[in-house]
Order: sequence, then structure tokens, then C-alpha cells
Amino acid sequence: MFSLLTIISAVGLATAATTPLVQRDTITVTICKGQDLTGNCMFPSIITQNQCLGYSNTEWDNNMQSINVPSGYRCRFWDSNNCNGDSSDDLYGPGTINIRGNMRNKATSFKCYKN
Ligand SMILES: [Ca+2]
Repeated sequence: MFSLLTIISAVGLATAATTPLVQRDTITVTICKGQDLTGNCMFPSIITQNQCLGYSNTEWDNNMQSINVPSGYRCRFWDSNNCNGDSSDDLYGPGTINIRGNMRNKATSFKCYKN
């Protein structure tokens, strides 16, 4: 009995210790086909830190030119569909950022993070 309580306590402590390190929020961003939020736009919700949204084989693939990111967060685009390999810089909110440089007409997936 003592050992079972010890295990339960240890698990409880481990959970309490790791919870603050995982900052996950669900945020909604605006992504548009044109620069400065022009053209067709979508409003995807994404879980920060862990979720990767990929748009391969959709009308958005290599066809995203601007994003609006909420204050306190940042997002990053990747050429691949899986948020790996060649990527943009971190795009910090608040405000609208045009997707330029090496991800111009290449962005296919993105992730967002809490600052
Ligand atoms: Ca791509």
C-alpha cells in the first residue's frame, strides 16, 4: 500500500511539474491569397505549439501571401505539408505580415506558437 501511494504521489508531482511547460492555446488566424489580407481569405483555428495545418493539394497550396497573427503569438510557414524542412522566419503578431522571401508562393503548412 505504501508503494502504491508513493507511485501515485510521484505521478501527481510529475504532472504538476510538467504542466506549466506546455503552453497550448487555440488561436484563430487570417490567411489570404493576396498580400495585405487581400483576395480570398480563410480563418483557421490552430492549437499552438503542437498542431501543424497542411494544405497540400488544396487551393491554398503555395498560394498564401499574407497572415494576421494575434498579439502574443507568432506563426511560421513551411514549404512542405508537414511543418518540416525549409521555412519562413517567425512571423510575430499583432498585425498583418506578408509572406515573402524564400516562402513567397511556396507556403504549404504552418504552425503557431505562444511568445
Ligand atoms: Ca510548398
